[in-house]
Amino acid sequence: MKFVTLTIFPELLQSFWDNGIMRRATAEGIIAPQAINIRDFAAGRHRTTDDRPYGGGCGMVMKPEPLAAAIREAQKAAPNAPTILLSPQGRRFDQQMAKTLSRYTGLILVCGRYEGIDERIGERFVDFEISVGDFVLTGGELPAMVLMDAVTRLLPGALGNEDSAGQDSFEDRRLDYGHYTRPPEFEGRKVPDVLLTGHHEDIAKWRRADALMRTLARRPDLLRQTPLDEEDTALLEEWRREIEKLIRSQGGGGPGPSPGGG
Ligand code: 4HQ
Repeated sequence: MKFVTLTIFPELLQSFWDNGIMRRATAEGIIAPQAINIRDFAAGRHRTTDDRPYGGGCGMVMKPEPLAAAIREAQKAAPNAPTILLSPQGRRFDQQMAKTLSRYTGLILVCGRYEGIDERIGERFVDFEISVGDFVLTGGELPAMVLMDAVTRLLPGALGNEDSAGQDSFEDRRLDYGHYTRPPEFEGRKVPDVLLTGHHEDIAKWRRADALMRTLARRPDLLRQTPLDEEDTALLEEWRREIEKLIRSQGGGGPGPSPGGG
C-alpha cells in the first residue's frame, strides 16, 4: 500500500511513520509512505500556499495551483490511487471504510490547513472526502494519520499475528471485551475467575457476554445497526429475566403507582 500524503508539514508525518507498527510495515514492504510538501510546488520568493478568501471573512484558504501540482505529482507516484481529502465536511470514517480503503494499492491523502482548500480542487481532483469526527482540527495531518493507522493494521502481515485484526472490536459491530494481565489482584481488584481457569470454551463465552454487555451499556447504537444472532439474543433474554427478577424482588416494576413517585 502506497501512502502519498500532501502537506505543508511533512515532519508531522515522519515521526508517525518512523515508529511502531508503521515502521515495521514499511521495513517489510507492506506499506510505502511518502510525504509531498505542497510548498515545493508554490511559486514566488515566498512560496505562498495560502491566500485571503474571496467574499471576505477571517482566515486563509489554500491556493489551488500548488495543490493541483502536488496532486499531479502524487498521481505519478501512485498511479491508481484515489485522492482523499480530509475534512469535517466528509463522510464519517469508520472500520468498514478502513476495510474498503485497505483494498487499494495506494492512497493519496490531501491535508489542508487554515480554513481549508479552494473548492475547485475538490471538484476536479478529489475522489473521496473523509472526516474523522465532528470536531474541528487545525489541519488534516492527524486525520490522515488516523486513516493510515487504521488501514495499515488491516493489511496482511502488518500486525505479525495474522488473526489479530479479525478479532477486533467493530469487526462484528461490538465493542471489545475487557482485557487483563498479571497480577491476578491489583489494588484489591481481581481478574474475573474464569480467565484464570484455562477453560477456553468458558473464556470465549465470558468474552462474548462481556463484549455484548459493554456494547449494550456504552454503545447501544451499534447493536441496532445489525440483527442480533441467536447467541446474543439468548444472552439478552437471560439478562432480561435477571433484571425482572431483581426489580420484582425490590417490589417495583408492576402495575400501579411507583413507590414514592409523583
Ligand atoms: N480539519 N476530519 C482540515 C478537520 C478534519 C476532521 C480541520 C481538516 C481543518 C483545514 N479533517 N481543515 N475533523 O477538522 O478530517
